[in-house]
This record gives sequence, C-alpha cells and structure tokens, in this order.
Amino acid sequence: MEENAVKNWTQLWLNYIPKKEHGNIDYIKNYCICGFGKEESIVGHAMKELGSGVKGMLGVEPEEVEKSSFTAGLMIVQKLSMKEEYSMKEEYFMEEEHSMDEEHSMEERYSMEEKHSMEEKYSMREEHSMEESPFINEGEYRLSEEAGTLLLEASDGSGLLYGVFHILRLIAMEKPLKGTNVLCRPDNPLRMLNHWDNMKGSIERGYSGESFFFNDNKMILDERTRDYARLAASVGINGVVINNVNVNDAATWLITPKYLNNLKKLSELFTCYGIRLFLSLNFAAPMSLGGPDSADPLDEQVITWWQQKITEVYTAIPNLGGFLVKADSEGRPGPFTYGRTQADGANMLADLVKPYGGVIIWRCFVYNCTQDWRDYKTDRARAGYDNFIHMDGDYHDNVILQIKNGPMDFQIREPVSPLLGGLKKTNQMLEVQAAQEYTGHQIDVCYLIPLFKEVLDFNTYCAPQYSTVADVISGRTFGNGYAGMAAVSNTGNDENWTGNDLAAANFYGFGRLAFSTSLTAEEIAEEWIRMTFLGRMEAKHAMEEDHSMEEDHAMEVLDTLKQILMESRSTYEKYTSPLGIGWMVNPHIHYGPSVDGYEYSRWGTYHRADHLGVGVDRTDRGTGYAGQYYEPNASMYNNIDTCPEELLLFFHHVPYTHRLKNGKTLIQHIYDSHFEGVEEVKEMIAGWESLKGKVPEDSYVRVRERFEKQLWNAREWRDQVNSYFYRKSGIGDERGRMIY
Ligand code: GCV
Repeated sequence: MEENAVKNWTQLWLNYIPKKEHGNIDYIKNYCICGFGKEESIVGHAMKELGSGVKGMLGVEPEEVEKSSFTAGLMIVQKLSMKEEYSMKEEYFMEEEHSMDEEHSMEERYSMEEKHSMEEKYSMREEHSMEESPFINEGEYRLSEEAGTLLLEASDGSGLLYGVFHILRLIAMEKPLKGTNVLCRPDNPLRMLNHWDNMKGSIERGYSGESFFFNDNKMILDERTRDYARLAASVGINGVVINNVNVNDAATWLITPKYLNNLKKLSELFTCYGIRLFLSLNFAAPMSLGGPDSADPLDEQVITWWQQKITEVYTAIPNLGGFLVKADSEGRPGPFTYGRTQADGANMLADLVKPYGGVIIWRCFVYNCTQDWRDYKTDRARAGYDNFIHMDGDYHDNVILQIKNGPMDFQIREPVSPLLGGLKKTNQMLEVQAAQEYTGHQIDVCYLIPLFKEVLDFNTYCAPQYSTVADVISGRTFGNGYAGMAAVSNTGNDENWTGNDLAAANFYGFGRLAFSTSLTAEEIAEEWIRMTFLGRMEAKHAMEEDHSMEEDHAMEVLDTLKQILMESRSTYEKYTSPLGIGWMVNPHIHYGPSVDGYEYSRWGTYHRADHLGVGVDRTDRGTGYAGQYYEPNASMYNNIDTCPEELLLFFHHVPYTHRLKNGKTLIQHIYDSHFEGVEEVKEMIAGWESLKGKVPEDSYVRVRERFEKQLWNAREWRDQVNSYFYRKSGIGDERGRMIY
C-alpha cells in the first residue's frame, strides 16, 4: 500500500486501502470477458479500475483468462439490454407462475419481486411510444454469484463499468461477494453534474477552491481530471456540464477553434468513463463571436450562423452530449428580447443538434429579477410555471426543460416546483444544488440527500399512478426517453474536492440517488462513510505497526457520523430562516443572517414581517401560487389548517400568536427552534470530537475547524433572528432566555 493512501483525500471513496478479505479474493483472482470488444476504451478502463481497486484492497492483481480455461472467478458477459431480455423471458415467467407449487427453480435468477418491478416499469413505458434516446438502455447490469463464480452481465460498456464499481463498492464496504444477486438499471436516463466554473478559474457559488477545468482562460486536463471522471462514474454520473450557466467573456469562445481541440480530448477522456461532455451556451453567441447582430431565434441569418457553428463543434467533438442554456434569466440574453418564446429559442438549437444525437437542456429558472418590493401581486415563486406551462407540448423531442427543485432558489426548505409534473407533454429533468449556496457554504455540515429524497418522493398527482417527482423525471410517468436529474456540483480544486470533508457525502449521494432513486438517505450515508472512513485508521496503524489502538472503532465511527449527517439538514433549518420562508441571508454571499437583507431588494425574496405576523400569502387571497398545484395539493397548501407546518410561512402570512399543532405559538416556535439549532450544533461537535483518533487526524482537524465556524454562524443566526422577531412582535420568550 502506498504510504499516503490513508491520508490521501484526492481519491475520496475510491481510496482503495487494504480491507478484510471475507473470501472475496476467490471471486476476483481470475476474470474472463465474453462479448465485449476489448478495444472499447470504456472496457479497458473498467478493467484497469478493477485491477487497481482489487490490488489496493485485497492485495491481488486479477488475471484475465480465456473462457476455455475459466473455472472460477469473475465472468463478465455482454447481455442484451434487460428490457429485451425481459420480453424474451416473459413466457418463461408465465410458465413459472403456472407451476408455482413445483419447486421454485428460478435458476434464471430473477426474483419474483424483480420481475414484478420490471413488468411495472416496462409496461408503463410501452404504453407510450418511447422517444429515441441514446441514454435509454445504457448502464444496466446484473451481478450474481453462484458456485464460486461471480457473474457480471452488462448491457454495454457503461453497464460493465458500473458493475465493476459495484464489485469494488462491496469489497470497500467489507461485504462478502458470496450470495450477491442484484439487477441494476439506472432509474434516470440522464444523471448530470452542472459545474458553475468560470474560465478564469473562479467558481460561482463554489466553496472548495478554484476550478479544476479552467484556469486563466485555459483548459486544464491532468490526472485530477481523470480522478474526477472516475469518481463521477463510480456513482453513475453520465453527463457533465463543465462551464457556468452564466456564460460570460472567454466562455462564449468555448465553441470556437480556440478550445475545440482540448474539449475533444476532455470528451474522449469522459467517454472512457461513460460520461458525455456538455457545454453551457451563451444564447447571444452569434453577436459576441462576429456573427449577425442579433440572436433572434427565428431570424434566418441567426439560424444559419448557429447551424455552421454546431456543425463545426460536432465535427470536432462527435460525442458531445449537447448544450445547457440559461436564457432570459438574471440578465442573461434570451428569446424574450426578440419577442420570441422560450420554445422558439430551445427548438431552434434542438433542431440543429438533432442530427448529431445532441440535446438542448433549457433551464426554467426564468423570473423577473427587477421586482418592486411594494408590489404584493408579482410573485417570483409563480414565475417558472407561468413562463413555461402554456407552451407544454411545444418543445421538440430533444429539448429537456431543467427545473429547480423549488420555485424560488435552493433554499433549505421550499415546496416542490409545481412545474415538475405540471408539464405533461415536455421532457423534464430535476435540478438540485449540491453546492451549499444557501445551506452553509460547505462550512456548516448539511447532508442534502434527505432534502433531495423529499423532492423525489413528492406526489404531484399529475397522473393516476407513477406521479411522484421520481416517476416524472425518470420518464416513467409520461414515457420520455430524455429525462433525469442534475446537481450543481460542489467540487473544486481543494485536495479533498469539497472543502468540508463531510460535504463529499453530497457529491457521492447525488450520484447514487440519481442512479437509484429508491435508495434511502441513510443507506447512502452509510455507504459513503464505510467507503471513505472505515478501515483508514486500521490500515494506518498496521502500516506503522502501532498496536496500541487496535480495537475496531468502525461501528462507532459509522454510527456517530451517520447521526451527524442525518440530523444536519434539520439542524441547519432550525437555526436559519423559519418554516419555509427562506432567504434572510446576507445579500450576494448568501452565508450568515441578515433578516431584512433581501426584504427591500429587487429579487422577489420577501418575508413580509410586521409587528403582527410574518410570511407570504400565496393562497387564492394572495398571489395565487398555491393554485399552480394539482389537487389535492393545491387545496392542502391553500388552507392554513392543512398546509404542512414546515412550509407554513411560505404559503401564509401568519400572526405570531397563531398556535401550531403542538400547541406552541408561532413566535415561541421561532425562539425554541433557534435555541435548539445551536444546541444541536454543539452536540454534532461533541460527536465529532468523540471520533478523535478514530478518523485520520488531518480530516479530524479540518472538519473540527469548520464546526467552529458553524457554531459561530448558528449563534449569529439564532440571536439575529430571535432579536428581530422579539423587537417586531414585542412578545417575549416564555422561557426567559437571552434575546437581545
Ligand atoms: C449561476 C442563483 C445564484 C446564481 C446562479 C443562479 C442560477 O441566483 O445565486 O449564482 O447563477 O441561481 O441558478 O442560474
């Protein structure tokens, strides 16, 4: 083992340090590949990863053997896509069901549960004519063990790669390979990371150093780029947008010969790991790059300019996935300037990339950002829906509308955007933010997977069945081939990638969740902890021949860290803005409290607090936003008695004396939750401190330092929010605690 493997944080969960063997070596010493062309770069890279992972963790180098001499070990077989295979097996299942009382010899290894879930999935999809999508059958695999052989059947190169990472994950988690039997098919066709990296090297809303893609208007391609691709692929990411959606200055030039060669190299590297490269586009590029003096999407000259540009780009980078566009939003150019619709803009580009198999991902974050705070009718929350719903069905089939999880902007608590599932005839994908812009800047610990899960589980009621957000964005509900999830990435060039070591759980977790939306936040946390932390200290002690601390601390580290992660979102919510109202942050930087920071601004971000109450009336008596949901959600939100309390102030203007379901007044809830939040941060810190000596010291120190800042931040929030509402309402804390 390399001396620094224990300390090495550049490999995150792929750190491949020695693990307990659990009989796994026998399944991995030899391997044999059938059906896959070894010249395919993804296959070679998958096998290389297998080699280095197994060598690092189990100390053996897997050896390839011919099929004729294969007796036991890992057998890798290319299979038809599971969908086709499933229809071939339908007859078999029917016979099987008829002879249920006979010995249940499912030697084909499908469990009845798997069979039913496959039936459900495919029957839904087959009701609709599936759109042609290059993503639809990618990445399936099945891993099963029998009589000393581990069988990995995969639909294609990415399925093989994901299967290999699955094997490595089991070894890293110290799980025996014996008895493995899983069928894995990505729930979402597209699983993307969006980087908000600027070409100078800064990252918009980045909290972990500078960009590892760009510096000084040049592209960077080095070992770290490869490590990034490996990390992303290991959790199932298959698309990456490398540049900020705010495409300024040099970034507009990415689609010119100046950068195409390097982009091609990057796309080839990504392809080795099953990832497609995407770029963010400047909608006004024709004007900035010497083309026509207009960006009107219906102007023939503009269309011709784009046509030539796109041909040039795809000729250089044939495997480019497509483009992401932020238009008519926060000062970005877009079709509205020319009196055209969002669909006009998206469709024009989509038609041009279509011959190359490209897609246009069009963001729905379009709102009036020059609002007047005196205006109580205009509601930023309404904007996404209002701007996009009336053109449902007008978008061409290779356009995907990318919708932020909430109607505002990645607050710690927001309702789910009504546009998700509101659109029924348009490809759509969900955008979440792993970068902790409003959730603690990767200083405060905030494990976001529980939040993402809530969004996925939300029932939109857009269809009689398969109506959760997870259903809609996977394409299951309406039969879309282009669908999926994207996260604004939280990575940078800090050695540990994410600033706070614990924020890497959001990077890991997003990918795993986008691949398998049914995983729980807790399962994901456990995987990440096991792969990242467990075994490091044992390996360190073994290396140093230090036998003074030989007890196995694994369970303690696992339980403590899991508790910290699982409670962190609720803790953050408690000490920041109350009951879904959001904002109250320091303007521009979005860290730390400033209750009125955005109250009189142009951004549409108001809490409307006065001496009697707080909250925005979004009911039918107010802005009418609640009415954008399907029933029964619309009525539920509209009524103060049925509105979920965690969203009370998002939907209602509520008197401080209003009694919550637990009997507390609103004002008392605000005080209590803020005091509790700070106490919970202290408990998290105590938990982390109990791990001293059980997690690597460098990591211990880094995280401890951030906790210090988090505690300061939480106190500041508590005291500013409590004092603010005490001063507004004149109502004291029932428990007489210190409020300023
Ligand atoms: C990339 C918010 C952020 C901006 C971001 C924007 C977006 O407004 O503060 O930094 O810009 O969202 O998602 O486009």
